[in-house]
Amino acid sequence: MGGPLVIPVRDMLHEIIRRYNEAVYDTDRPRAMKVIDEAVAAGVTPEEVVFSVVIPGLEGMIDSISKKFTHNLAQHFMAAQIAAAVTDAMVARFAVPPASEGRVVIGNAHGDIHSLGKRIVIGCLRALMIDVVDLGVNVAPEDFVDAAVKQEAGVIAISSLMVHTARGPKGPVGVRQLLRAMDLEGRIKIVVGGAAYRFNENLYTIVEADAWAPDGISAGRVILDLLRERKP
Ligand code: B12
Repeated sequence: MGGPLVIPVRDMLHEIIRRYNEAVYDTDRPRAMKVIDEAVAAGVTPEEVVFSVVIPGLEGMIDSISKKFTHNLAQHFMAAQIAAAVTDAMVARFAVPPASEGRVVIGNAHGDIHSLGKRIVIGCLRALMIDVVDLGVNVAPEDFVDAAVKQEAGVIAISSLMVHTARGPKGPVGVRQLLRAMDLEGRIKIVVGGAAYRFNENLYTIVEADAWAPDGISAGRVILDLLRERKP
């Protein structure tokens, strides 16, 4: 009676999402990769992996990690890194290579070396198919603007964990002055984030940024909006 049991891909997806999320939650990168490899071998497309498993998983994961484990930095960090690694592997196998959503240069403000949040943001942006150029920590305004021009980036993303590196003249304000002087404000937008802005949600307007976001996933959404609204 009957041949091998064939489970339709659609039904399988639900189980894959559950097992993948569980592995990410346990910060078990090899297990997450194994779940994805098995899914692809069973007929799930790389596109489905990214858009139906990884991105929704990342959004839910970061939300629940933030609520349950406010202080669990490792878990937060690993969720973003695993999502970025799986996305990179799957994008290389897309039937039609996806168009990049645009490019962002990101760095810590001048005087600031708090790099962990920035690295989470980078993982989230890569998972959302945004090209990211990491300029590192302690980045001067001139270096942000030079890199954005050379790399043809539409957004400069600046991370400040300290109030003085957010508000100081060598932070976003300095970047804004340069963009204004070079008549680049329509083409290059500024987004800011980091603890300094979570302490004061109006601070981004004071430092003349175009937008801010409190975490990696919302950073992705805000940056996609900025990339779409800027002048080419
Ligand atoms: C870890 C840490 C350090 C580490 C940094 C290690 C590293 N490589 O990153 C070390 C020990 C080096 C350090 C040093 C210092 N630190 Co410190 N540090 C912290 C601490 C405890 C956690 C920061 C962190 O990693 N958070 C976890 C990440 C995941 O969160 P996050 O960075 O906020 O990022 C998330 C969001 O903000 C957002 N995000 C982040 N960046 C961006 C960018 C964009 C564009 C967007 C859209 C979103 C976004 O997404 C991220 C992911 O969800 C904070 C306390 C705090 N509450 O933040 C103090 C803190 C930031 N440090 C502080 C201080 C004072 C210092 C020192 C001056 C201490 C000293 N006397 O030497 C030095 C300064 C060093 C320097 N020049 O930068 C103060 C700043 C106070 C202030 N009001 O300005 C804080 C707030 C501690 C406190 N309560 O006093 N620090």
